[in-house]
Amino acid sequence: MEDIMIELKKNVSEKRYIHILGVIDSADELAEKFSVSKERARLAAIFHDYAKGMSKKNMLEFSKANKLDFDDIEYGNKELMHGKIARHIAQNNYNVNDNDVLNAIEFHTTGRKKMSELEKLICLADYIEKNRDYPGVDKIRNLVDIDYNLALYTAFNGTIIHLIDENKIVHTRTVEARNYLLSILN
Ligand code: DGI
Ligand code: FE
Ligand code: FE
Ligand code: FE
Repeated sequence: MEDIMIELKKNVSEKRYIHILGVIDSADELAEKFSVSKERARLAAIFHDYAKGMSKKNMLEFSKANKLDFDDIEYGNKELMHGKIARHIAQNNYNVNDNDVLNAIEFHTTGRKKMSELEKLICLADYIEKNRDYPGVDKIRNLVDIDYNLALYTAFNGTIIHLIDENKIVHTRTVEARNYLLSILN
């Protein structure tokens, strides 16, 4: 585990590394609530932004060399490519073979319909870790103890509203994740 953290630190900026440490802590804290083991939660958190420091050019070259498939919305969008690249690195360079952990890494940005408890946990940890500071973050933090699905639903709504406001493309998976969470709310 120490080796992973050293390699990770070399691959991302100082700010990103601090964010990842925050996500690891949040994942650890959320594990019990989501009935997921702390080990698996922490493992997914460690790798989720591993590829975040890559340039777009490197991402495209890496994807070609490793035959990674991206849909039209993802292709060329760094934000929508870094999860799948991180999944590939975790699996191939670090022998992570837990499919749920790998899915949590791949889908941490958009979520998806019928996402697993671990997938939800990583998305939420990413939104609320202690170094995050954006309008609405405290509202999401406060909702976690009331209903973690409502907290994540609220977080996705915020992202979608933000993307629309910025005239950015909303991935279909992001919309599906939001609709799925709405469908399972009490
Ligand atoms: O990598 P992080 O900054 O920790 O967080 P993230 O991977 O959850 O999100 C990265 C960025 O991706 C964030 O600025 C929001 C953006 N994003 C999330 N969903 C979508 C999206 N961007 C587009 N264009 N479409 C989406 O559906
Ligand atoms: Fe990310
Ligand atoms: Fe996220
Ligand atoms: Fe992140």
